[in-house]
Amino acid sequence: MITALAGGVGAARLLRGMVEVVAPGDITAVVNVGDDTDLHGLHISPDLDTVLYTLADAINPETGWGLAGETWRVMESLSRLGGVTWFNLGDRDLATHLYRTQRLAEGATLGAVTDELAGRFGVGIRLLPVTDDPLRTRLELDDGHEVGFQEYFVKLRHAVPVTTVRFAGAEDACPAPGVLAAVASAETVVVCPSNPVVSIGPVLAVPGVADALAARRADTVAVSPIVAGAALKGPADRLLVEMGFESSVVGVARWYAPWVSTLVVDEADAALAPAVEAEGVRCVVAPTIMSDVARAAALARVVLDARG
Ligand code: FO1
Repeated sequence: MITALAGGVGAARLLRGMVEVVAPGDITAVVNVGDDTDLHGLHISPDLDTVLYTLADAINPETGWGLAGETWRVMESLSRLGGVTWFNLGDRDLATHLYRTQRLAEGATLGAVTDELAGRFGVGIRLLPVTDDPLRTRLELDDGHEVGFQEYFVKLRHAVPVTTVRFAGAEDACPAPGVLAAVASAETVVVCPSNPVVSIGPVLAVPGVADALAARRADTVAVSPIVAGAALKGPADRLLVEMGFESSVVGVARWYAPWVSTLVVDEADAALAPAVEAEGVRCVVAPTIMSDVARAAALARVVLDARG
């Protein structure tokens, strides 16, 4: 059994590779919900949907989110009405949000709805939200006002300095059913190449999860989302620096050291392997750029062989 902590695009790609190497039924993904947002009266769970769509081979390959072959008639009509259109919701993607919102209104938990959606999309791995409770990543900008994750990431294009990140609701949140058991019983725990601050951070912030991970440190392997000092996509590099860590595989090792015993870094960072190991984290060097499923599968093999 493999348990993977997952955020959005990078995690989805690694998981898509992993199902080529491990039976999907042997994989549990514990997915970040701090990116979730309420818009147009809909509950939208971007990281859950990105993992779901990617594993269903239905992801929009250009953007890494939303559905392939999407149409945008609703957004075009909404724009003519002067509605909120900075967060692009395709016509088919909207069905997912309508379904999820309706089921939540009927009293289903986020985990139950995720299970139903995974079944409908034919996704064989077990997808778990880290919590069924409200959890929202909030970022305080250096002009003093605080925004939600999607406002930061999409509306502001994350082109603004951040002073603090907090996970609203974390202190009252409980791990979703199955999460702690999945961490405790896994042969290997994988921290996917997601943003350490705003994708893996919220997962660790749910009470009980960080301790459960620390107890499995010897069997936990992370893949660095930073390659040659930069994030492949998104603001992971800047956020690490803004949180006082260096934007490098050494900064990632330092961030993850309490929970992770092995860090897989790209060949571009081979020279930094000794500095990673100086953080008390074993370093494995391998190609980590997942430009297609075959490369993602190769990386998944490295991760699963990397356990100390
Ligand atoms: N990311 C964008 O940069 N622009 C968008 O308009 C956008 C819409 C969107 C709709 C549904 C969804 O599931 C994800 C969406 N994303 C969009 C990605 C989203 O911001 C994710 O949170 C990021 O990929 C980070 O995980």
